[in-house]
Amino acid sequence: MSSGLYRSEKIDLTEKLDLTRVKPYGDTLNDGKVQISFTLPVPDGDRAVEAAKQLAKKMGLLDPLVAHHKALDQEFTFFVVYGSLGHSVNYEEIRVESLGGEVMDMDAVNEFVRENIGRKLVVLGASTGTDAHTVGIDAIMNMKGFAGHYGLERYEMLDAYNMGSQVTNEEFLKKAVELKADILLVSQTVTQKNVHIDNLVGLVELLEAEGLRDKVVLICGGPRISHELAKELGYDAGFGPGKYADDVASFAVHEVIARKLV
Ligand code: B12
Repeated sequence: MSSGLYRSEKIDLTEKLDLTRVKPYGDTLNDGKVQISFTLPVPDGDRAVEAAKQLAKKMGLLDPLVAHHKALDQEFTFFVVYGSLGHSVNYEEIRVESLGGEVMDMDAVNEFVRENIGRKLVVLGASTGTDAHTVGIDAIMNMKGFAGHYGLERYEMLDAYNMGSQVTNEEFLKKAVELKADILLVSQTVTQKNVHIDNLVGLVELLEAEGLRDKVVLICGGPRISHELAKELGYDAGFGPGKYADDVASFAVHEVIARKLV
């Protein structure tokens, strides 16, 4: 019998995980199955579907299937495409700059500061430049917290100030000096035309010009910020999605001690 069902039952279950050739996992090991979505600036229709399929092939998808297409208006169409990825990566060779270290909860951070520093640390945060997004910095700082993690404003041994959004680097620096801030937190959400890079680098340059860069713990965060990028731009650490106040506080208080800032 050679029905489609019979063929799919003959999947090679003896296939072993080879970390030098890692591929996405769909139904079976190494099937490479992925789902992607994108919008094309063309009207919906057969030609649009073919265009989406050809693009998927150029992205390295084998046997792409346009599972969903919908006109967004008369000129734009949204697609969901399934397919198998032909490429793999060598996981054994991958090295990343990442933050290790123990993550302490709020009480442990307070205790750590009380014992090792003996005074409250001043934390200043903002979403800087033209960026109007506040939810990220609020998630880290707000008293009520986010996703079950209390924000830094609730930490007894931290004096936390949140300036909100659209704060210029100059205003941020001025406030940092006025408050004698120990820890600076910068949020960047918009990354169009690399505005976040210019803005983040601009702050480092200002701090350096004022002779303050070495006197503070400088941290940035946002949906497209990685620790690696942050280090590259002259920050001490960077935090992206899935990171909370306790991750940031744990890093910052250890960094204050390690760099003998107090
Ligand atoms: C809500 C929202 C808005 C709201 C913001 C309201 C507010 N008060 O913040 C409004 C409607 C105002 C808005 C406006 C715009 N938005 Co908007 N917005 C969003 C949306 C839907 C959610 C963002 C959010 O709140 N996420 C939730 C938070 C909790 O997640 P987070 O920011 O990643 O934060 C976490 C981590 O990253 C980290 N973190 C974040 N900051 C920091 C800082 C530090 C120091 C640390 C340690 C950690 C940290 O911790 C957080 C918790 O884990 C996203 C799309 C999406 N679904 O993500 C688009 C999105 C971010 N917006 C986008 C855009 C383009 C805009 C506009 C430019 C649109 C326009 N053309 O006008 C304007 C911005 C104008 C401006 N001058 O900035 C784009 C950004 C694209 C890009 N990469 O550049 C997105 C991705 C939508 C999209 N797909 O196009 N937006």
